[in-house]
Amino acid sequence: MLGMLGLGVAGVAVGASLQQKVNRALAPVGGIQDVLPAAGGFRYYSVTGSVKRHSIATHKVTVGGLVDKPQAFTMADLARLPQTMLDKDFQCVTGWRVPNVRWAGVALPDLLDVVGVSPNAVAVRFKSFDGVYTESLTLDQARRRDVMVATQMDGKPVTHDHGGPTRLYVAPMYGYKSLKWLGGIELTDEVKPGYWEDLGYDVDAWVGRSNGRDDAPT
Ligand SMILES: Nc1nc2c(c(=O)[nH]1)N[C@H]1C(S)=C(S)[C@@H](COP(=O)(O)O)O[C@H]1N2
Ligand SMILES: [Mo]
Repeated sequence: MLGMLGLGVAGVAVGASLQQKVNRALAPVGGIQDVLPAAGGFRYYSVTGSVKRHSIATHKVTVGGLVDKPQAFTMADLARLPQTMLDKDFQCVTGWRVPNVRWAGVALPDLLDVVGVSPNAVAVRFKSFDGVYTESLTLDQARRRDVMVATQMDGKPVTHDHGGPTRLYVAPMYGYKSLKWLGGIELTDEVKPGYWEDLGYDVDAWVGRSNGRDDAPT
């Protein structure tokens, strides 16, 4: 697996056509479903088969663990919190990038303020309602204003294929941190590597300075 990941890194440097082969080569390894690029350049990824749809009317994001007031947030609850908008790129570690996506929702620090983080919490764990995918951030990373529970992309509700009703968007990191079908957030006392990180990707997934990348600062 690590050999395959090495090939993936080389593929980014070499170019798009090799990258396509690399994507195909990687696919069976992680069981990822790489559907053809949609308009706008996104590829729809899911490590599971079909994911059950959550309706906006009944969907909830639970926030618990090391917090003062655990709470299950409906979409209406989230809409009542301060809203954050970010115009930023989406960059997958395999090389594709969608420039200038408009993300809207609740900045994670604002959500954490509502539940009150316990002094002994050091990390935040995210669970997808696909039943398989997980992610983690350190508490410091989770308190960045460019990390959000996204409810909208480009002015519309996040579609099911993009992980709606709620997905995580971690602007400064590669796409695998941006967990789709967000159903649960847990404050914990340690960082637990997420789905792809168990398969070799870096837990600290900074764009340009992780996973073997060393981009010049921009
Ligand atoms: N639940 C879940 N979240 C996920 C993934 C996934 O397979 N399942 N793939 C990740 C990866 S590797 C990327 S690049 C993005 C892709 O987002 P998109 O499907 O909206 O294009 O979602 C991330 N979040
Ligand atoms: Mo990705």
